[in-house]
Amino acid sequence: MNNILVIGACGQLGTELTTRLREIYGEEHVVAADKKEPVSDLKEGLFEVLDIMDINRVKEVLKKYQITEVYHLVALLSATAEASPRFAWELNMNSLVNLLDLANEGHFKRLYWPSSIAVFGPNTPKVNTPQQTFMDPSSIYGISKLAGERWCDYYFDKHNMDVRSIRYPGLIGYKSLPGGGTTDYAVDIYHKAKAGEDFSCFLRADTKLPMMYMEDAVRATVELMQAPADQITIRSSYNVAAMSFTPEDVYEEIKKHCPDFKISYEPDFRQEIADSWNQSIDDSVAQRDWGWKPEYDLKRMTEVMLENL
Ligand code: AKB
Repeated sequence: MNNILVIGACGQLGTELTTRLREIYGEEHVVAADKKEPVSDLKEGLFEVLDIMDINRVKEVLKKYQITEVYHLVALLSATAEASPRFAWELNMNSLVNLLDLANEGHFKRLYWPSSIAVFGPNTPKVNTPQQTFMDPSSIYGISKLAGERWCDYYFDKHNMDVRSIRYPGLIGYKSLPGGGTTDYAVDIYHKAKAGEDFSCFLRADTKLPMMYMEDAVRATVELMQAPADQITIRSSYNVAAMSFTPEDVYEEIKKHCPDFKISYEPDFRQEIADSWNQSIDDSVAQRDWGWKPEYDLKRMTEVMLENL
């Protein structure tokens, strides 16, 4: 039986992914870890306060629970990383390389690490971006994710390490809040609509970006990790797609449920980050290798978000 450690378990993806992994593998096989004690239900199961940069403590936790599989979800996201590029680089890179080394030394067997559409840059094809393409990320977050992808591929190549990864689009869910991303507006907008408040958007009305409902993102992660190793042909990170929309598209969809809802646009520094990213994704390699298929589009996601918030 696998024993799983989720580091960064209290974050937007971690909260929902940990819950799902506990449902699948059992509470006693999934340890949640984060820098602070959780405020959510996560503390009902195994939990460790853990600073990912404290490598001795990471080793201690790996040993204590005989961990075989690690989900490393810690990162400074695109907007926050721009405020402290040096710190973002150190956190995002060193934490990954430390874990790759620990796996290589035999402390655990398999690593999941998330990448992002932020690996794409101004000269990447914007529409139906292929799996293999030109990548010139211009945000420090994107630079760290692209470098991370190369490290993952390198460890697979040189050490046959079982490392798996997905390039997530913007993630949207009602159970947990994002923090510090450029796509965060697409979560905030639902909170404001539900609270009956107006929404001020930090991106232009026509900024089209790839997005995904959280349940699809969690399922994609689990399906990739459960796929037989010989079916995994990409060890850098997989493109996965679900939907693409602009702030105006999501506003119009919400208005069908909340006719009085109002939006205004005040683009800030995040506009430049968003403009450097792609608009839609070709995920045919993920479809072929491990059967990826999204279940939520904008309409269905909007219904679920507004019903549950
Ligand atoms: C961000 O906006 O920084 C993230 C991402 C696309 O990786 N949500």
